[in-house]
Amino acid sequence: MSVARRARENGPFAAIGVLAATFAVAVAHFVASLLNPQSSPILAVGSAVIDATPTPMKTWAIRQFGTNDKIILIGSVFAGTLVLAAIAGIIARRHLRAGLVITFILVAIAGVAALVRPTAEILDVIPALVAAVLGPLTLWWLVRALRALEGPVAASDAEPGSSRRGFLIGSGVLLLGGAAAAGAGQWIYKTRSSLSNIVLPKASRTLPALPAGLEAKVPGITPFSTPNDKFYRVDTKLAVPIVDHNDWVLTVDGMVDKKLKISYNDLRDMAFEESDITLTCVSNEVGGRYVGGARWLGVPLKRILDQAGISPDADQLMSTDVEGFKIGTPMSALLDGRNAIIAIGMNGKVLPREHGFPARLVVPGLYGFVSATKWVTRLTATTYAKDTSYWTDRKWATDAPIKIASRIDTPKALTNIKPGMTAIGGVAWAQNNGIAKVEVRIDGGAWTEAELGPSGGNDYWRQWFLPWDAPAGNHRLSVRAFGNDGSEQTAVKANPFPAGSSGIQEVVVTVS
Ligand SMILES: Nc1nc2c(c(=O)[nH]1)N[C@H]1C(S)=C(S)[C@@H](COP(=O)(O)O)O[C@H]1N2
Ligand SMILES: [Mo]
Repeated sequence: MSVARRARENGPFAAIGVLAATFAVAVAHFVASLLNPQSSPILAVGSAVIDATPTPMKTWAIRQFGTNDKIILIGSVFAGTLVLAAIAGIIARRHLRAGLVITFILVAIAGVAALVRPTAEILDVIPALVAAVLGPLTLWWLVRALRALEGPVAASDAEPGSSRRGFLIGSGVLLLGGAAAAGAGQWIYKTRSSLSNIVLPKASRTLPALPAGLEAKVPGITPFSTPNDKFYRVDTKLAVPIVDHNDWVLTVDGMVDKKLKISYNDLRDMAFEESDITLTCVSNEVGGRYVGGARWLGVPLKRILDQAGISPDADQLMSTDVEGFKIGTPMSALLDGRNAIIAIGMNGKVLPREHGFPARLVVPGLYGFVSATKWVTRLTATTYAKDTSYWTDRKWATDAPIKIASRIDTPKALTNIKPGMTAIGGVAWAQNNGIAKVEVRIDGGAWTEAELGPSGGNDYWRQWFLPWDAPAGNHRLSVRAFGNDGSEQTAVKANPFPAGSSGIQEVVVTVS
């Protein structure tokens, strides 16, 4: 049989395989949006893939795709599903039962993925069950309708158009129905996500407004305060968890004198403080974008820990999120007097869902993966000998202080700028200590001290700039930072794994 002929014969069956799977997944997605978005089949498979991905591959993916890694992952899972669904359709042309079984297995995998999540509830299997019934059923109907068109009956039919019309109308209905279900699912998810009816409590300790940053003066420099929707996001979730603050409880347990249960309203009744803290991800490369500064509204974590009475033998605080994801923080860092908080507000707004609503931890000076638990529901005093967490199970460091760092924002690497007066500028951070000095080097010459922007406190990053009369040619720009405690940014290169990157950024620009 010629390739063209085979394609002509198999093409429609591949298409109905895809149609059946898409329709089933779309309706399942809709059902999941009503129950638990994480149980949507594609997302459940994606999450299982994330958790099973070896660390080097994950690091590679974050480096390659940045925050887009999730979109690419979901896209790949979806594309893989479609290919298998097409194959199931082609097989169903001759072996209907085999095709149906493949479709069923495909959907069953998603069901299992939804159920093996640490906090899975029995209801989470419903979207997969819906897909498991709809997928094979839809395929069965489509295969029979299509076979009827191919067969001798249709050819000799007095009204050959009628079964064709029925098939086309049926397919159209499935296509539209699928699109409507997926759209409605997204809409419900969005609506359920809205936080517009929650009002933040007043802070008992407020901070003066941050001074105007250098961004008004130095074009291209990172703003002093990062807006919530521009704040980097790093976590393992494919769908942002929707936590109902009315049901939410923070449990404090483990090696404590007194176990605590704190509701959202209990928490809101506590005395809140504003804090300017810069958050950084361990995956940030030298010169990278996984860092941001915000004004958090929170309660000192120590106040809650003291209330529970932490055993002196506990050296780790294990925090668990709403889905069972665990982060371990050195207890010493939480009791040494630094401003570790449990935050419910970010830049004057209710903590966005992406950043951990209803509450998250923020610990100045520790990378997010060992400290900044979002959607936190449980704080357990324990020991490193007894308990391990998500990232340390993947061989990342257990204790990871943020390394002093600086970044050039402008001019941008590998761009072309005009000769004459301009500014080299960027940000630098040394959480806990604060930035004392930033130096810039041009073409390997002497290090020159840059001018610092206003201070936002020692836990906050600092902008800097150096006026530069840029001469024509190619130029190499470097930056390094010094902390108030005498620390100095090292030139020694380190990769993000396992405890954070180090080294000196070098930017090459062309002036012409
Ligand atoms: N529940 C939960 N909290 C989490 C993570 C996560 O995967 N799950 N990632 C951590 C990491 S690695 C970082 S860098 C910060 C990022 O916080 P952001 O997304 O608000 O910027 O959150 C931390 N908290
Ligand atoms: Mo991170």
